[in-house]
Amino acid sequence: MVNKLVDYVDLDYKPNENDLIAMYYVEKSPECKDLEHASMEIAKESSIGTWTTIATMSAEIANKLKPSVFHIDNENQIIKIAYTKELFEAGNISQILSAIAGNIYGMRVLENLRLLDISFPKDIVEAYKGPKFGIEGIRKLIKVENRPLLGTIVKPKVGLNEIEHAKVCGQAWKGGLDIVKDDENLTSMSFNKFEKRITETLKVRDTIENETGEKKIYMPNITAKLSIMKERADHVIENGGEYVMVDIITIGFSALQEIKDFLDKKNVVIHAHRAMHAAFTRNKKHGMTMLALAKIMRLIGMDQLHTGTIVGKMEGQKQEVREINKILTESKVRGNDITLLDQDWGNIKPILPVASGGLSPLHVPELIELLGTDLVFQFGGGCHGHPDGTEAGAKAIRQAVDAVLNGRELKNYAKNHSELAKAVEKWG
Ligand code: CAP
Ligand code: MG
Repeated sequence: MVNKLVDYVDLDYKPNENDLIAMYYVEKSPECKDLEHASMEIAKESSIGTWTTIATMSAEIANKLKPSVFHIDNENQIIKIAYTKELFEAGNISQILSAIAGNIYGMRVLENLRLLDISFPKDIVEAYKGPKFGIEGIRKLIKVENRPLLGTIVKPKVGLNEIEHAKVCGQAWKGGLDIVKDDENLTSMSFNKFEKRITETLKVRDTIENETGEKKIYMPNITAKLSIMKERADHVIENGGEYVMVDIITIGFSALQEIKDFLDKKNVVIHAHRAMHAAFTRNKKHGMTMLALAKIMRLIGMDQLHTGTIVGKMEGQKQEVREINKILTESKVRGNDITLLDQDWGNIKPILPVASGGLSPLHVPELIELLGTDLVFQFGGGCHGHPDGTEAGAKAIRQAVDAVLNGRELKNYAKNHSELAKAVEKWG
C-alpha cells in the first residue's frame, strides 16, 4: 500500500495550480538502486510515507495527499516533485520547510540533497502579505530615484560606545550616504546599549538631515528573542526611526513571521541580514539555494535582502546572484529545468536587493554593470577604511557612483575629486 516506485514516480503527471513544486539536486548513496528510488524516498519522507508499509495508511489518504515525482533528469541529477497544497499549512513557513526541507536531508539513501527552488501555488502565495514597501515605496521614503541607494555598516562591527557609534553614523551621512546600518552581531552590548545607541544615533540623523536637506536612514539591528525585538522596534519608532534590521536566519522563521506581522501595523521598513545562511546555502551539492531562501523571504515580506555582490568578499556567482535578484523583483518568473521554476507572485511586492561585503568605491563600475542601479550598495571597510576616514569614504562612494552614471572612468573623474583619488590610491 503506497510504498512502491509506481506510487510516487509518475513522469506523465502534469502539475496544476494547486501544486507546490520542489526542485532538488539529488546524489543517491551507493546502497540506493537508482535516482528513481531515491526520488521515491524523498517524496515519501517529505509527505505521507515512511520506510515501510503501515496498517494505518488508506487508499483515501494516498489518493488525496500522495505527491508525484514528475521530472527526473539523470544527467544533471535533478528531480521535481509536485505536492498538493493540502499537504501544507499555507501561512506557516516552518511547517512547509519541515516537510520539503526537513527529514529528507538526513536519509541514508542519499549522499547529498539540495533544494534548488520552490514554486508556490496561488493559494499559498495569497496567504502572505509580502513586502510592505516594495522598491517604489522605499525610493519614495528615501527620496532617491535613478541611482543605487548607498549605505555603510558601522565598523568595527562591535566595540564603539553609543556616542562614538552615533558620531560615525553622522560622518557617513554627512559624506553623502543614504543609509547607515548596525552590523549583524551588534545588538545590545555592555559597552553599547541598544536603547541609548538608537536615541543618540537618531538625534544625529535628524541633525544631518537638517544640515544636508537629504533624507537619511538608520537601520538598527533589533535581533533578539521575539518579545525583546518588539520592545526594541517600538523604541526605534518612538525615536523617529523608519527602519529596523533583523538577522533572518538566527532569529528563526517563526519569530520572523511574527515580527513581520508586528511591524506591518507600524509602517516600518525591514532590512533582512542573512548571517548564517551560508551554513546551508554555500555547498552546491547540499542544503538549500539562496534563491529558494530568497523566495521564502519575499513571501514572508522582507523589504530589503542581502543577495550578494558577485565581485566582493563573499561567495556568490554572477548567474546565481542575478537570478536571485530577478525572482525578488519580477512579478512573473519563467523557469528552466536546471536552476529556476516558474513563479507567479500575484500582488506580492518586490524586495529591494542589497549588494554588500568586501566592496570599495572601485567596485562601483562593475557593480552597476553586473547588477544595475535598482538596489542598495553597502560599503563597510570600503567606507571607514578610506585614508581620510568615514566622511571622506562616503564622499568617495558618492563620487564613484556619480562618475559611472555620468559615463566617466573612475581614475579620470578622480583627477578633480580628491576623496575618490585617495580611494583609488589605497584600493586601486
Ligand atoms: C560587510 C558586512 C556584511 C556582509 C554580509 C560584514 O562589511 O557588514 O555583514 O556584507 O554578507 O560584516 O562583512 P564589509 P552578505 O563591507 O566591511 O565587508 O551581504 O553576503 O550577506
Ligand atoms: Mg556585517
